[in-house]
Amino acid sequence: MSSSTVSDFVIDRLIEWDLHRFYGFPGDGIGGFDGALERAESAGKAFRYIRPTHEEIAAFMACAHAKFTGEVGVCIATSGPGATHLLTGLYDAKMDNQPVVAIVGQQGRVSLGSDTQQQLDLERVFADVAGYVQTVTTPMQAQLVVDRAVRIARAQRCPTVVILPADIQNADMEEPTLEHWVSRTGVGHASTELTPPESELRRAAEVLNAGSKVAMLVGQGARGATDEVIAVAEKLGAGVITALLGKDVVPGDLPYHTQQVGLLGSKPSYDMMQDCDTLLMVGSNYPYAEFLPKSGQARGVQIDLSSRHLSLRYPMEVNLAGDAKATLTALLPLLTQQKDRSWQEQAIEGMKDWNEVTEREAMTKADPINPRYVYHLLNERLPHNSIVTADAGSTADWYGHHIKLGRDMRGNLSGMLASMLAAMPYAVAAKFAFPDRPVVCTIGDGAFQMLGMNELITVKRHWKTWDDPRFIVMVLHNDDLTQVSWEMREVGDPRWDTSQRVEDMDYAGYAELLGLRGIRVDKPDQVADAWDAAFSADRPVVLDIHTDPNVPPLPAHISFAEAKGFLATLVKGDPAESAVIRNSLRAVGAQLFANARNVVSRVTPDKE
Ligand SMILES: Cc1ncc(C[n+]2csc(CCOP(=O)(O)OP(=O)(O)O)c2C)c(N)n1
Ligand SMILES: [Mg+2]
Repeated sequence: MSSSTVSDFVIDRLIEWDLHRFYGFPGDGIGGFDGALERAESAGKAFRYIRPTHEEIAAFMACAHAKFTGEVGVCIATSGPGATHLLTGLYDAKMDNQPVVAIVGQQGRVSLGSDTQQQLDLERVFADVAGYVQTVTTPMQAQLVVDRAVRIARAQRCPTVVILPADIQNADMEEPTLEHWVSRTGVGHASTELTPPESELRRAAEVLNAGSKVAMLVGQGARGATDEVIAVAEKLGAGVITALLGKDVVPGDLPYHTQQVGLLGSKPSYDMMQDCDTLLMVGSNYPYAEFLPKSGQARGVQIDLSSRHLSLRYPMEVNLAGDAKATLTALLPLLTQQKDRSWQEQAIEGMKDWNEVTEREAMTKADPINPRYVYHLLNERLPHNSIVTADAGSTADWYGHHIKLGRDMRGNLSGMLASMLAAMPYAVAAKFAFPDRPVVCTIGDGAFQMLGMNELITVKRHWKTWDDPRFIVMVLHNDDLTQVSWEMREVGDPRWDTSQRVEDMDYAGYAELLGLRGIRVDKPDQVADAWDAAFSADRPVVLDIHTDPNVPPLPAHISFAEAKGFLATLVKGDPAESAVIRNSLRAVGAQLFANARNVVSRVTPDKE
């Protein structure tokens, strides 16, 4: 491929790396590169450029593209403010180990270090977030920088940044020569299907075979290894817990898949972690100590492609650095068949109870609508190949508690960064990646007001190009930053209306304004029909569902005493004059005690 300018070359090289989806936003600092993109698009080159409404969205979309497709995500921004807007999305990629390449403009080379307009020290700006960041200072260097950025992003599963000064963007491309210091680089990823040595696998098998209560904790690192995870669980008689990002790695209908653990997890997962004698962690970096076994309680084996994650959250006896699928495949013949199924049976029985509890919780009355009910009905209706996203607020709790993803479904959210707003760019990027699949974005009203609403404008622009027009945004309309309101109460502070209130607005009306469908739902008996209408609509739909902010996202294992103390704090903390609390206290109390009764009956059935 002969390229005339450095920008032409960079585009051709990205395509040569098999990268065909670019999320970007223009500006004169990246103007030369944008000019080359225009030429490339006119020439019919194999890529699609999508311009969302904000660079932060572009970076989130690149991260989501990587998550949903397994490819390297690409985002593009101008110098200065465009570059800094990318940061949150790039941190999302860093924290969730996703390969993303950012192409960022810079002022001309002569300006570097001058603090001229929109000139930032971008190498310093991106130094923490990026696994590799480099300014292209001569045309001949472009090949090396692009190749390293793509290779490192994929090999080390991190964001990398290519900085293109404005004058370099339009400079004539120069092929690397055979001169001193010149590197000539090539395209192509190495396989990461690494297997640990036999001796390590044998040590791991010894530990696992000796266990009679094996808990598996499976994360997104096990993607692609679903069959192997199940085969190992069958051999060991294990129960399987998934981390939130690994929710769709193990089918929701596997009876001993107890879903998540922790604040948004299930009681059977909690019990499994409390009682297990062996912990097998696969591709997970689950961070919360209090939900993992006590030190010394369980013998640990961990499998992770990245050695830096090994023995990070729990002191493991055997650490296996390797690909989940390859390692589990090599481990399987070394495992002995566990005949006693009682441990696994316990998880199965626990899930039967838990399913009843979550259903009961979903059916509890609230004012006007219980958010759990919304998710319960969604779960019953999810089409077989759908993709679901959730956000950092209470939607993550309800997604964890009420959604079970079938084998051909996908689900995701901003995991380790837990950033608000990500649900929307994730959903839109999922739709661009799979235009033939129904996508459901579940997002809080606070997050939707952040930049989510703006992204609906991108949906307006593009939805007619999607094979399946079904794109549903379910806005959990509670006029509150609920998740944080509850966090305030949990530490004994009153809910602070000044910071917590989300200004009411007509989200359904806004959707209609954009030529999409908007459905307002403010009575429980409208929820089922609204989901059905959205899943059979001929265009994207916003479901504006008015839900109760005072349904508490209580953890599954909370005791009766804790629930009572919690309510006492709530009464003491929130000023009596607070209309929100006064009006909802009864409902909250009922909810808390209904919840607590369930918990007590689950923990100590003989005391009921
Ligand atoms: C970018 C960002 N800012 C702030 C937070 C802290 N935070 C976590 S959840 C939340 C409230 C979310 O409110 P909303 O989107 O309305 O969802 P709800 O909890 O009400 O369902 C806040 C402020 C965050 N996680 N990310
Ligand atoms: Mg809210």
